[in-house]
Amino acid sequence: MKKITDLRARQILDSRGNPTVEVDCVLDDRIMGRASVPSGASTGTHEALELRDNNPERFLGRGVKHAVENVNTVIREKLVGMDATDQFRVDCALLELDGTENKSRLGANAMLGVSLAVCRAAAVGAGIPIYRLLGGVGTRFTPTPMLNVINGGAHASNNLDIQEYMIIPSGFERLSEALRAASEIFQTLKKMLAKAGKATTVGDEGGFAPDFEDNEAPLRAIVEAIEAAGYEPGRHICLALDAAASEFFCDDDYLFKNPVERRMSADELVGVYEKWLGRYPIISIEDGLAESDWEGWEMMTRRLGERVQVVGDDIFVTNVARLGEGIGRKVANAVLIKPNQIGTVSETLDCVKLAADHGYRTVISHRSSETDDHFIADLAVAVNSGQIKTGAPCRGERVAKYNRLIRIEEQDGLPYAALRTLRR
Ligand code: 2PG
Ligand code: MG
Repeated sequence: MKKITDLRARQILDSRGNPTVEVDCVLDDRIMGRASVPSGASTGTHEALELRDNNPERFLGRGVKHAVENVNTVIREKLVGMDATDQFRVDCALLELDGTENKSRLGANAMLGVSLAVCRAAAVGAGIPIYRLLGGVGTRFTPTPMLNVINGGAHASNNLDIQEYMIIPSGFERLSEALRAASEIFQTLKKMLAKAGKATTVGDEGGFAPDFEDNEAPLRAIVEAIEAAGYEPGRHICLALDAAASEFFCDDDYLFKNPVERRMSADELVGVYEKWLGRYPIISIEDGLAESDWEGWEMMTRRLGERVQVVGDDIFVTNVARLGEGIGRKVANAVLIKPNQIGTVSETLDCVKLAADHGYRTVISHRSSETDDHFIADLAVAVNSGQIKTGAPCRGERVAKYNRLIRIEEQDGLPYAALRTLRR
């Protein structure tokens, strides 16, 4: 038993410069676990509620003072004295105290900050890393990263409708070698973009964010960079997309603005993906259609599901009820896992388990606003997800996660998941 003796929250800044919640969980032998909470830009409508103060005079309304107060008052009162090693009971206490469907009373940001901090304190108290605490002896490998090297959509101010163009260093034996290749490709891409007269400043997730001729051009640029860096597309490096299609869903149609406005049905948009699948080594497509377009998703899964990983993010929002519906309707074959979409560690683990029980793969994911907290790296290892998406190999809050994985590989000698979990 490791008793919680104190909880202290504060407002810190995230990678977009907005406030977010940080929580310290103190145990009776002066052990402490600290955690902070990320935040999305292309958020799903059905995510648990992120409590913002909406006071225009402070942080332009984005303050999280109320969420912080909730931790320092009601949550603290309820949790002090509880056993930090009993994550499930702690999370149940949070859920009971909140009592709402979408965590709107306490705020999912307050709840997740506490849930993560308690978990980290329990690990520190036990003298083991978080991935061992959560994964025990079942931990098998380090995950394959999906690195977002070109940013568009809500994560950049360029003209790309597609939000994320990612590389997957799949053909390697070790995670550190996979990250070396990713870094070399990223730096090569930078030189090539600069040579083509394009800006090499980066977007919210650390990928380059210049304008492109159309939404397909980044795929060509990435393949060229892979080859120029000395790797073989499709063998060493595969590609992935997150279209974040809810963001360009408009009156039951999908609206591309680049290069010219083009309205498409779900059928036509999936046709565009099929065309790209024929031309590039894409093995994963996330949020290819909008969160509300369930019929479209059924059709897309039928058409693409045998060829690629079809990942649901906004449509499932790490929520077992929504994932359950998706499983029943044969929608997608993988789920993106973001702890802050649901608000507690236990519910996150429940969603991973439901996915695994039904043969759906999982991708553990960051948010577009992050902190240097690297909890998700441990989570990906703990649950044997085999995949993690946490931005480009660039910007401190992104590399914090990759560097954590490098240390885990070194400490534990875990093998690299590579394509074991990816190829169908
Ligand atoms: C996504 C995420 C992370 P955001 O859509 O998958 O890449 O973006 O955090 O803005 O929702
Ligand atoms: Mg997404």
